Amino acid sequence: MALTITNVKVVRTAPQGNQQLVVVKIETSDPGLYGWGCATFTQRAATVVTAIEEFVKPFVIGWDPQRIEDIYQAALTSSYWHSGPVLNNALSGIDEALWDIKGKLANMPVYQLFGGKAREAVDLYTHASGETFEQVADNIRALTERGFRHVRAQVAVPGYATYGSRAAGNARSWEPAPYVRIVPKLFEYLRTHLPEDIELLHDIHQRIPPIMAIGLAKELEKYRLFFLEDPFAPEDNEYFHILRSQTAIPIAMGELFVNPAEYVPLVKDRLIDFMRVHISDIGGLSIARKLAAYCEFFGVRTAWHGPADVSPIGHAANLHLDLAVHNFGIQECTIFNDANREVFPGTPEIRDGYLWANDQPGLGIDVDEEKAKKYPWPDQPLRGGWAPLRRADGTINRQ
Ligand code: GCO
Ligand code: MG
Repeated sequence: MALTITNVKVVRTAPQGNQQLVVVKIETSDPGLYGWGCATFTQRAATVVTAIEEFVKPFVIGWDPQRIEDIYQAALTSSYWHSGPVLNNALSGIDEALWDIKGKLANMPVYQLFGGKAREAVDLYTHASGETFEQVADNIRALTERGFRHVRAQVAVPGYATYGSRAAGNARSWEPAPYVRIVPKLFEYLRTHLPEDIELLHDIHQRIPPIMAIGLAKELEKYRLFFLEDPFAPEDNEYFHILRSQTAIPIAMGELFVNPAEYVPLVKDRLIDFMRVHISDIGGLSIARKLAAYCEFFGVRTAWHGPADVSPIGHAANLHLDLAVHNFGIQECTIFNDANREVFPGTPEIRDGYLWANDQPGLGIDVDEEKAKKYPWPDQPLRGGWAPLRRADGTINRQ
């Protein structure tokens, strides 16, 4: 009998506390055969659930789950207007679940389907922050003692709400100038006080005027960062030409991208060094695999987005691609808590600063649906959306 998709189930859970995870299960006409995919977009989580339940689910039921590319293209083009983080996450839930199923059918881990291991494990970076330079340095030392070789460093800006490190007092106001003044001092301190072989990273988080980001990038060049992340918002992509002509600091960009029109030109023109899209936000593993291959021809390495608002299934998807592509660069990691591991058996393991895959077929990760219910989404007034961030004069700022 032909194999078909019989059901699509959406699981909402929040084992990490405030992160509203959305994961998708595809069930098939073979009773034991199912797959899981990540569809997590925390600030609009319930909207993704609607997109899946109302549109994607009725669309894919009855299809042959083996036809991953065909289903992807058909579901993508089933709305004349497509792309965007909501629809892409809905597609990703399906696409990653189909790769999981494909692996189970082949009795192989997904990295085998992608060509097999190109490395044994995946080198990670994690985050250190603090209210003072000393605190940041201490936190970096503690992480290196746990085996991490790459650490992203962010420091609080006194009196302001700074991404990555909140100052005491819970400020909600943000000004770019004090941030841009403090960051080079942080790296001067870190390079003076830490061993030189620690790889340091920093995330601007697209919150400052483009010309200030260029100035900051130039100032930071001498501190030998592994990369500087998101200097601009995607809308300001053209500024990369100006940045690139002025500094050789390695640039990572991409967690906000949702459409090939945003990332294809940056690679072709060799304007970035690390492609760090959020895989579920561009549509899942199928498109990410193509993107990785395209980047390889231009000397651009991968650095997929890996924060806590990617589910453990999304982290497993990152890992399988990381293991198989030649141009792997680095992987951002989340140190998952016990509740996450309880809900998601098979969550990839971190050892010695590397992420390790198990050798189970598919993505090697499952969901305990009963345990998932123990961690419902929190009751938040903005349902995961962010409250406004304002400049001192009241102007809204990106965050
Ligand atoms: C990172 C990111 C995240 C984002 C978050 C938004 O580099 O890991 O910038 O921390 O801020 O994913 O929801
Ligand atoms: Mg970032």
